[in-house]
Amino acid sequence: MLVAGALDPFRRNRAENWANPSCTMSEDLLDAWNLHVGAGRARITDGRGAHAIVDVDAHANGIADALLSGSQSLSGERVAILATPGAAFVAALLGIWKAHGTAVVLLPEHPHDEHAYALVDAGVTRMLVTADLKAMSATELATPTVIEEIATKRRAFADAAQGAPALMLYTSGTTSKPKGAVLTRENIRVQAALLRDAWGVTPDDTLLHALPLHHMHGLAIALVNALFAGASVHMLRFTVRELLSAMKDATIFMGVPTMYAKLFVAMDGVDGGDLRALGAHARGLRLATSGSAALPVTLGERFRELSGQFPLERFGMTEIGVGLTNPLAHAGRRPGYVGHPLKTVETAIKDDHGNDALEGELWVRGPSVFPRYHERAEATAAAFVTDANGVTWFRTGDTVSRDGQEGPFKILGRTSQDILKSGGYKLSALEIEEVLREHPGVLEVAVVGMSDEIWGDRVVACIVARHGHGSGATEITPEALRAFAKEKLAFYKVPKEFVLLPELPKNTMGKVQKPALKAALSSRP
Ligand code: MLC
Ligand code: AMP
Repeated sequence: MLVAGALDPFRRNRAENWANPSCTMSEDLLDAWNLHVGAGRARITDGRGAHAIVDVDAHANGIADALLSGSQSLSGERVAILATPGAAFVAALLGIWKAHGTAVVLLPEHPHDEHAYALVDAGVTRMLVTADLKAMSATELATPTVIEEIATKRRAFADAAQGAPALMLYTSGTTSKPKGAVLTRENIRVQAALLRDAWGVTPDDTLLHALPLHHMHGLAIALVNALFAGASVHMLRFTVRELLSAMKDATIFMGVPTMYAKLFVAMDGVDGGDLRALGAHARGLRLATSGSAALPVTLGERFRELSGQFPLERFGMTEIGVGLTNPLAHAGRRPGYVGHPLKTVETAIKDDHGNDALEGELWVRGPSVFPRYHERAEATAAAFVTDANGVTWFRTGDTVSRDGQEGPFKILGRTSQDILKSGGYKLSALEIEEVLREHPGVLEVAVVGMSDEIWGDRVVACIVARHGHGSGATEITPEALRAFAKEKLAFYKVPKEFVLLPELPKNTMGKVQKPALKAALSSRP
């Protein structure tokens, strides 16, 4: 029985548990947040100014209260957030978590079709929107509530079960349509504690946040990790100028390689004089990380010249959060490698037959690994494998090697040629092909990723026009195809180039030979 005064030691124990990422004692996702709200030091800075964390928390209470409307728990109900990055977004996310809901984050820049797909697939009926986005499309599918119109509250909420869902992130895979990866409260709690420890995040830090919030990197690896470590967060939309200016007051920056590449393209430009001056702010960062795609070593070295540190490269996935990381100490970071597994992440490298190998597919397991894709039993079953010892692993689909038994890991590429990475976004060539095939003028299509210094993979769509569409009045043009794709696909999935070809290279079985296609594209004059 709890007696008066017993609450304090209990709370203290939970704070101590929080210090141990692998601890499985009863802990709630929000323990770390509550701990730091009490101290009240952190600020969230956005386009509207600086917001004290206690105020954001009170707003989150009001949001949870409104969502619950008298009930005790949302029991995992999926609630969408359509918000401009900032304190209102954070309040919405925490409000959903306080009410035991599952957050489904929509990117405002997505076209209607992408929003509608996620809302229907996730079974969302309620949406929290920032006032500036109230008029946006797809609200016919879910009832919108304006976040800023919800009053703040002082009240406490009960804990939820550790295995309860907290987040659904849509990720493109080998199936043609994106899948909703379900992350539990425990997945997110453990992940934040692991990263706080590995990267030494404290309330003295300020994270410079310019990543999109509908993916693992921006949402959990960056934002939630910082908030749960009591750090302040400065949230902005990525432009090189804004980023370099805001580095002045930041201690941590987390980016994708394309952001680093764009930094130098802009600084090297004819108008880059003042940007080069702003570049001096990078010296003030105690930690700059790179992830979501391979960081070219030359790019990392360029950043070292600018800032004094080679970015800490780490490997992650929507389904697992960060799995492997280089060390925090500048001198220990190995260019071209992604480091070692985090404390609770177990890894194995397997050949095609599931035997241990020096080079092969990376398998991982541990408390930060997601349990399932939403309502996709087959895809979930295919993603996990049980080895000869009866141990279940998540198959990453990444080919890796290791520098010796104990050495750091190196990412060699994807096992599937149809998974591309553009600017840090994972794309399915099959998904893009399927959408382009809906165009009446398209007979055949093959989408490939061509290696590119800025984007990683530059998406190119090769099209064979349907008879009667290749010439004259009904001719399809790259511009028309691009306009068509833009209406249906997220901007980063829209091919950078559309190439009209008389035919596609195929094998005797009639299967398109993408390596031959890529070779033909790269040997163009
Ligand atoms: C923008 N464009 C892209 C693109 N981003 N095209 C392809 N791929 C992308 N990633 C398009 C725009 O629509 C525009 O098209 C043109 O390129 C120029 O846009 P821009 O203004 O120059 O782009 P910018 O705003 O600078 O965006 C670049 C970026 C952004 C790098 C900031 O792509 C981004 O935020 N990427 C982060 C992705 C991410 O968070 N991934 C994490 C996944 S989780 P047009 O037609 O208008 O000219 C994960 C786990 C882990 O991977 O380990 O982290
Ligand atoms: P996503 O599904 O968007 O979370 O993307 C996860 C994928 O991004 C991984 O499976 C890798 O292919 C890739 N990735 C993440 N970090 C790195 C890295 N540091 N180097 C190379 N690839 C990476």
